[in-house]
Amino acid sequence: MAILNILHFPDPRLRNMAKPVAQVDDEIRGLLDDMLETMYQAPGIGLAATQVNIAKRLVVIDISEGNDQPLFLVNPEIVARDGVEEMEEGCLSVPGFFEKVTRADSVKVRALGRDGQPFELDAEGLLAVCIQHEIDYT
Ligand code: K1U
Repeated sequence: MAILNILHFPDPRLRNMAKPVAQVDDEIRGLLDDMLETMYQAPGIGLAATQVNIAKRLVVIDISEGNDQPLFLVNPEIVARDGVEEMEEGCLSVPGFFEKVTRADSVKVRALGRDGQPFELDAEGLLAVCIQHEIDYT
């Protein structure tokens, strides 16, 4: 695995359009693993591929205290949302900056997993906020 370089604002590459992943193969799994390691080292609770200059629709998230519940989202789409929540958000691409952001309190996300299989996940609270934050980069 490798630690990737996280882009910082105002790097224009953060605005690159991420492309959908056609197939979850070993190369994509390797990228996901590198992103997870990079996120844990930062440290952070989420990371999108765009933030490490990979223009693919890939997201990793782990909101657990033990860094032992990784979530891999390939081509994630929010298919339902409910409620309103205001939460202070950080961003690894804007170190040291936190801002209150209003988002949906709960979401249903549809994605492919690290194994390439489609799944849906219902999330609320911090996980829902983090999913929405990362999908903004995809
Ligand atoms: O840049 C990113 O996408 C990561 C970002 C994700 C996020 C945080 C808070 C709300 C929404 C999305 C971060 O991880 S910032 C760092 C952070 O929140 C954190 C770091 C260490 C421990 C716990 C939290």
